[in-house]
Amino acid sequence: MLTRIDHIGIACFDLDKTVEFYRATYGFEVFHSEVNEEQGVREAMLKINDTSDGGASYLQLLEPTREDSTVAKWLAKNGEGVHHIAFGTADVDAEAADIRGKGVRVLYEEPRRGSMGSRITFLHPKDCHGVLTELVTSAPVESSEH
Ligand code: MC0
Repeated sequence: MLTRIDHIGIACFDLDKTVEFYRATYGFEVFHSEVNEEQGVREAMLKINDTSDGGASYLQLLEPTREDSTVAKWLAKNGEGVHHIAFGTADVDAEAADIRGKGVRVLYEEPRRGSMGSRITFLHPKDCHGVLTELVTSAPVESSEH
């Protein structure tokens, strides 16, 4: 079962400037930041609200770390904006298998490491009416902003 919006991923050219926009305009603070070399992104997670299933909902600001990354490619084509939506689930393996069985392309054979130790996979945007869709099982987390 998909139980919440885990995050909305927003691609940007300059992470620090974008973080400052969200802080100054809305008052959202960085809860966590990290570099994910596998995905080719530097990211900041801004917590929007907690949820009852142990997860939370975030805005995820993404800056590419290399030109051949998926986010760099997307930015070059579209400019800044909403890059993907991520649904939270207690069991990403079961959800991915179920959705794959419905004929939607699941991009990873096995879930990979996502933000804050989560396990993630993606669904192809062309099978989801143009929306790159991520499935997330979050790990129990403490704030690790530094
Ligand atoms: C590409 N397309 C998108 C899209 N990216 N449509 C909607 N939203 C997006 N974000 C469309 C393109 O416009 C194109 O359509 C078609 O999909 C093929 O795209 P492409 O540019 O030729 O690129 P591909 O095929 O090499 O790759 C697309 C694909 C890739 C979705 C497979 O971006 C991918 O593997 N994404 C999953 C990983 C990812 O995005 N990681 C970054 C976030 P046309 O009509 O022109 O053919 S990492 C993250 O978020 C982690 C850290 C986390 O949450 O914890």
